[in-house]
Amino acid sequence: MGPVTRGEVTDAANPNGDTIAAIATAVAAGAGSVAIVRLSGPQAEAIGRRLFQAPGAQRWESHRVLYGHMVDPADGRRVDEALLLLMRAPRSFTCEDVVEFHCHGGLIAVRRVLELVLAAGARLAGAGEFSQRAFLNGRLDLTRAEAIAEMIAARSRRAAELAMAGIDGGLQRRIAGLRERLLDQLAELEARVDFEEDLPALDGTAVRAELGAVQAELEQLVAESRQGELLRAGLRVAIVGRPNVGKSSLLNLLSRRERAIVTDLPGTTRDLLESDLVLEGVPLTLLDTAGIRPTADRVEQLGIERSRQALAGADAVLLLFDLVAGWTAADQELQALVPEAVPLLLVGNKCDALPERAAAAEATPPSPQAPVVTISALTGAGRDDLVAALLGQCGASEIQGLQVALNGRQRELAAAAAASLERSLETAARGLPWDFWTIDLRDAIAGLGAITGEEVSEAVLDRIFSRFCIGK
Ligand SMILES: Nc1nc2c(ncn2[C@@H]2O[C@H](COP(=O)(O)OP(=O)(O)OP(=O)(O)O)[C@@H](O)[C@H]2O)c(=O)[nH]1
Ligand SMILES: [Mg+2]
Repeated sequence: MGPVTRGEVTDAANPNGDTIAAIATAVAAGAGSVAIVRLSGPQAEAIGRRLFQAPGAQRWESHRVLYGHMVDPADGRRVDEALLLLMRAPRSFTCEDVVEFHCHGGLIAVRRVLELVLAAGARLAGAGEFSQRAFLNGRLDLTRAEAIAEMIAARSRRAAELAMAGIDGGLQRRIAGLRERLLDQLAELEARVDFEEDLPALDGTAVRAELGAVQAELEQLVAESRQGELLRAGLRVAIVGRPNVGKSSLLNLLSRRERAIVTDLPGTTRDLLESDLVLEGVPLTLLDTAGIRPTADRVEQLGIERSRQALAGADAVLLLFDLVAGWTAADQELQALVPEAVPLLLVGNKCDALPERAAAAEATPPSPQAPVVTISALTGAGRDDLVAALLGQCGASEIQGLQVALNGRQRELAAAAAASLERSLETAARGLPWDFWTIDLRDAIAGLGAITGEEVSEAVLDRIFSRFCIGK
C-alpha cells in the first residue's frame, strides 16, 4: 500500500462518506455521572436531529449546547435526558461534522442511546477511528495523535506531563526540524548531481558535519526514549529475600499503607501481593513475595515457586537481607537466582536494630556484586536513598528533565534513520560522488517522515490506531 494523502477534508479519511459512532467515556457501571456518545461524519447532524428533541426556541448552531431528550423514533418514547453539542466541519476534532450526546452515566441508558444512533444509520467506530480521521484530515500529525493515546494511558503526573508535551507538538517540531535539515542537505547534493558546473562548489566537509550533527541528535533521542518507556509502561519491582527479613514491611513503607500482613513469624507471606505506586513520577508495581527457604509446607512451597517466577519476570529486584543476621550463605544463593540482566539492589534491613549505624558496614556482603543500601522498614530510615538507588539502577533518574520521549515505534524509526546517516557518512568518507551520498540520506528522511506521519503507509496507520481505545 502506498503513502496516504492527508489534508483533504473527508475525502482521504472517509472515502465511503460514512458516519461513525461510539461511547467516548469510560464504560463501567457507576463509573461516572455523565457518558458521551460521539458521532462523526456527514450524517452526524441529521442523526442528531432525528433522535434529539430540544424544546423551546433552541437553535441548531455549531458549537452551541442544546438541552433536551433522546427519543426513540420508533415509538416517540424518551430514552434519556441529555445535552447535545454540535460541531460542524471543519471546526471539530475529526474536521468532520461531530455531534456529542452528553447523557446520564448509567450503563443501560448510554448503551440504549448508542443503539439508537446505530439504528439511525451510523456505524460503530473501530478503535482509534476518530483519531485516525483527525490525522487523515490534517488536524493532527502522528506524534500528536499517539500522545493523546499516551495521555489516556498515563499512570503518573509526570507521564501525563510528557504526553501533554507531545500533544502540544514538542516531538513533532523536534523531528520535523531534523528532517528539514536533512532535506536542505539533500537539495544541495541533488542540485550538484544535475548542475554541478552551474553552481558554486559544495563543501563536502560542511555537509558531513551537518549530517553528523543530526545523527547525534537522533541518537540522543533514542537513548532518552528508555526513560520515556519507563514512564509509560512503569516498572515491575520484586522484593525478594529470606523469610522474616522485612519484605512485607518494606512494601507497606513504600506504598504508605498497611497493604501486607506483617508478623514476626517466618513464612507469613504465602502468595504474591502487588501494590501500584508512583515514586518520583515513575509508576511502579511492587511485588511482595513469599520468603524463600527450604520447607515441607505445601502452601509455602507454592508461594516460593511464585516468588521465583516474580524474580525472573521483574524489571528490577530488591534483594532484602537482615542486617542483624548479616549477609548469609542463603542470601548469596538467592542472589544467584537473579538473572544477570535484571537491575539488582541489595537492601540491608533493620538498621534500627543495630547498636550503631557504623555496624551496618560489617553486616553487608564483603564484596557486593550490586549496590548496597541500608534501611529500616520499621522507622523509614534510608527510604529516600533506597528510592534514588532503585531509580538509578533502572536508568530512570533523568526522568525529571525529560522534554520529549519517543515511543517504541518512533524509537525504531529514529534508530534506523541514525543508522542510515551513519552509512551515508561512510559513503562520504570513501570519497564517492554526490549521488551515492543521497541514497541513505533519502532513507533517513523517509524514516523521520514516518515518525510524524508525513510518509507512512495505510497498513502502518491501521496498526497504530487500532491500539487506541474505542471512542477516541
Ligand atoms: N527492628 C526492625 N524490625 C523489622 C524491620 N522490618 C521488619 N521488621 C520485623 O520483622 C518481622 C518480619 O517482617 P515482615 O515484613 O513480615 O517480613 P517478611 O520478609 O515479609 O517475612 P515473610 O513474609 O515471612 O517472608 C516483623 O516482626 C517486623 O516487625 C525493621 O526495619 N526493623
Ligand atoms: Mg511477608
